[in-house]
Amino acid sequence: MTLKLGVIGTGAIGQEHIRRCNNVLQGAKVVAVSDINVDGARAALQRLNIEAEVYQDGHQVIQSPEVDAILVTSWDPTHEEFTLAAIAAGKPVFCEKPLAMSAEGCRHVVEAEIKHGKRLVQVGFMRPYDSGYRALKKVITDGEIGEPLMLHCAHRNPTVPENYTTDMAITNTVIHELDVLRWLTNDDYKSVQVVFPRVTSKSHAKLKDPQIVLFETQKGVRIDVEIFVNCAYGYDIQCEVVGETGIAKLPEPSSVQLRKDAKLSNTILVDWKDRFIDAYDVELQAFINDVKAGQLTGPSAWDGFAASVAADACLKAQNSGAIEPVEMPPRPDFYNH
Ligand code: NAI
Ligand code: ISE
Repeated sequence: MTLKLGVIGTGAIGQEHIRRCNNVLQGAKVVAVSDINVDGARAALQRLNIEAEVYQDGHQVIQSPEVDAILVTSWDPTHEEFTLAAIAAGKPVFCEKPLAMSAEGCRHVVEAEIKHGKRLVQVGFMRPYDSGYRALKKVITDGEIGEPLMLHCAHRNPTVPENYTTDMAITNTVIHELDVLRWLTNDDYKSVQVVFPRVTSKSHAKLKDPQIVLFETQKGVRIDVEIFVNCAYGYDIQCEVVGETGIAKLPEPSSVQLRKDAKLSNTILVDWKDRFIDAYDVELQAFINDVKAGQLTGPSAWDGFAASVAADACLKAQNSGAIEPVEMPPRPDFYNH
């Protein structure tokens, strides 16, 4: 049986996911899409050479009897509404990060899912599907560097649009680290502080860039994450784990080493689409397979909630300048299976 997908939001990642579902992955097909820019949605389908119904409103996609499962790839503030509507319709939903704009919003999704009685939500945290992060986690769990003591991380984008503001460094960008570092270290955050270095001249009035986010975890691990979204030189994700007996570093994406013009060089990618292309394929194939098998196993609404609890504390820390606690309630039994 081919799983019939409806996609809400046909922008950058929406188009990428439509392309991969129809042309790369097995067992699913996009049959319906919507975007507030309906002409843009039609043009995207034409460019991709894909035929699908185009709706004015995301709720029509969710309600369509032709659609078995939903992908939410619209702007961040719309995720909660569409995910709740998919749960109400009893349809599995893959929601891009963040699950909602606050822990409170994520809690609504968690409560609706628990009330439904079965997992329906996978959050688009793709880094746990990345082969580099998986290899890094194996080194840690195999005990090769002893217990982790410190992590040094960076999330750098070459540039961001004008509407990207200081808070989005947390809700849109570091949210990836908030998820993947919990998974990597099997730990939870205890407190956070945000410090602001000198602002780059490439930023604008509403964006303090770069930022450094400093965490202490429940086990006492110290983590620093540099967020630098106008770094100019490339899209660069770094993660170094300092353990008791050694240091493990996230592998660089493979690239040919060049000796040319008296220089030794490797290309640095500039686009998140290319950096995590394989991870996106694996996460969405897992979603398709799990929906067909009747049991979701990927990043859950609870993981979305946990990341947003920490994100809320980061936002508070951005404004207070103080060390803010991260208060995470116990995981409901529903998410232990
Ligand atoms: P984008 O701006 O290129 O596309 C978003 C699209 O959603 C636009 O076409 C917009 O018109 C549409 N839209 C907005 N409100 C809508 C609504 N109510 N109903 C239907 N369509 C609506 O943005 P991009 O980069 O594609 O990001 C989309 C989402 O995916 C964001 O939430 C972002 O955080 C997430 N994302 C995740 C990535 C990952 O690595 N997992 C990478 C890039 C984006
Ligand atoms: C984008 O929204 C993403 O989610 C990418 O994965 C991320 O690395 C990038 O910084 C965001 O703008």
